[in-house]
Amino acid sequence: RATVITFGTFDLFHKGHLRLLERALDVARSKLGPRVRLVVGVSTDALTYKKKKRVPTVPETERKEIVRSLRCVDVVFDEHSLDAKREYCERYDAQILVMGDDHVGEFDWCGIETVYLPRTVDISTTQRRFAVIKD
Ligand code: C2G
Repeated sequence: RATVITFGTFDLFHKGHLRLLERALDVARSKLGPRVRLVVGVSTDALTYKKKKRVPTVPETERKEIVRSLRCVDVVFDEHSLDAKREYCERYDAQILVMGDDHVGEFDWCGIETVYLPRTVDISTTQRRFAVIKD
C-alpha cells in the first residue's frame, strides 16, 4: 500500500485534528490511488515541551491511543525529534507528507512530496484550554 505520513501533538483532540487526518487520506487517495495507509507521528511529551515550552494537557500514551483508534489512521508512532522527519518518512516508506498550513514551507526538506492543507478555522487546543479555564 502507498503511504501518507503526518505529524502532530493532537493535544485535547478536536475536529480540526480529525479533519486534517481525514483530508490527508483524501489527498493521498487522489494522488496515489485507493489503496493508501495513513501513518501518524504523535509528538512525545518531551518533544512537545521542547517545541511549545509547555507540557501537553493529555499525556502521550492517551494522545496516541486516541489517534490510533480513528478509522482513518493505520499506524501511530512516537515522534521524538522534529529533525528526524526524513528518517521517519523512509522508515514507513511514505510517498506524501501532509501538514496543516500553519507549517507552510517548514517540511519541504524531507525528500518527498509535501502538501500543506488549510487549517480548520475557529478551533484550536489553546482556545479549548482557555474555555476550560474560564469558569
Ligand atoms: N490543525 C488543523 N486545524 C486546526 C488545528 C490543527 O488543520 N484548527 C492541524 C495542524 O495544522 C497540524 C495537525 O492538525 O497539521 C496537528 O496539530 P498540532 O497538534 O497543533 O500539532 P503541531 O504542534 O503543529 O505538530 O513535527 C511537526 C509537529 O509535530 C507539528
